[in-house]
Amino acid sequence: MATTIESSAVGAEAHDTFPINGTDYIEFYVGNAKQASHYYRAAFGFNLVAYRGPETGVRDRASYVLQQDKIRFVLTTPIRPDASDEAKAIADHIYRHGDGVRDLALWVDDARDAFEKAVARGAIPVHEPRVERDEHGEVVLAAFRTYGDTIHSLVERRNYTGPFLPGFRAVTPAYNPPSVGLKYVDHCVGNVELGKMNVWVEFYAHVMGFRNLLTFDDEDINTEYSSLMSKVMANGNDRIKFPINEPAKGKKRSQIDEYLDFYGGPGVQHMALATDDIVRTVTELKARGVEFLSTPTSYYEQLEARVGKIDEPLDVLAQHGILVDRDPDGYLLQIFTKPVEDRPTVFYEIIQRKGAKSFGKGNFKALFEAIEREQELRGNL
Ligand code: TYF
Ligand code: FE
Repeated sequence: MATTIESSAVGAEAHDTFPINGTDYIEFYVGNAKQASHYYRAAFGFNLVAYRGPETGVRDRASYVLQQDKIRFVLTTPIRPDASDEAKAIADHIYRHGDGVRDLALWVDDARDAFEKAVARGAIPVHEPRVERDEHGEVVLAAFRTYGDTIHSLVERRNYTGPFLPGFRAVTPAYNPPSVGLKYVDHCVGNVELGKMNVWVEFYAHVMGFRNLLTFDDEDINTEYSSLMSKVMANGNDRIKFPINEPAKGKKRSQIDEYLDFYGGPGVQHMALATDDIVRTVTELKARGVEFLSTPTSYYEQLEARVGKIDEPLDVLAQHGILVDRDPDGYLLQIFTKPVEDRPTVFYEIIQRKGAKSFGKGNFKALFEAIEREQELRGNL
């Protein structure tokens, strides 16, 4: 068995349980949101646009909202973990997982309807739909659980014109470096335990009505040492793409096992952020100190034979270590950062799609060998 491309949903559901317009925001729980917000501005080119904390009447935590084109990150930290159950839960999340993704929030038309349908199909509620309003209008928010301690908030933005959500105050700091050209969230990948990939594939198929876009088994993804399996689940308009990975047996320890050990269970492994000029974006990110996995020069000797003619000069791609893959719809360029924290957990992919709808299967060997070189340096292979 190798890659399979599925055209229909798993099981009977062939369309979305509820419409989703895109990723609304990604919320991280972090140990120090003030410093993390500086990192995402300085290194990744986000702007700080909104804030909620003691100065706005929330006593126990602080949240910074960062934006770059359509991408919105929220960084939340507890400032008095004993002051409330919410703050304590955030502190516990950080204790268990380190800095990590808590919420992959989905922008929906009708949060009540979406929540009701998801829960009727087996989603576990985090909180019931609630209306929140301020002088900028109103929103409806609800949330249910996904893998590990990760949740999906449902965000219905009726007529809302504020900088983020009710309760957040617009901020215009003096320090807001220029964008690096990141445009939107292309996909968000979850790592789950051995034997659990299909459980979460079924969850997205049955609860959300997603379809299985692609499947990679352990023969597609098997370097000398580690192995994994992956299935990509997507909603009807393809704005939401959630690959789910599980470890597979290899000669040594899978990169997915390393993640699960250091994250303390399942969670978000990488987020792919799209650009329409990957050379410019990667040049900027590197100049600002973002570290990427390296690609051996031999990769570029075989590149043209594998993918044919492309617009970008190969020597420039080689200089940056940018990977290329082709599928029936076109080609894509991608590159992966090293983990962005001390734990070998969360990292980013920078991706530019030139027609291609796939995920870079032709790069798996080079990519996973690069990941394993890092795993080896950490003593975790
Ligand atoms: O999202 C993807 O499928 C690609 C490839 O641990 C990938 O970015 C798959 C698994 C993984 C790292 C990257
Ligand atoms: Fe990816």
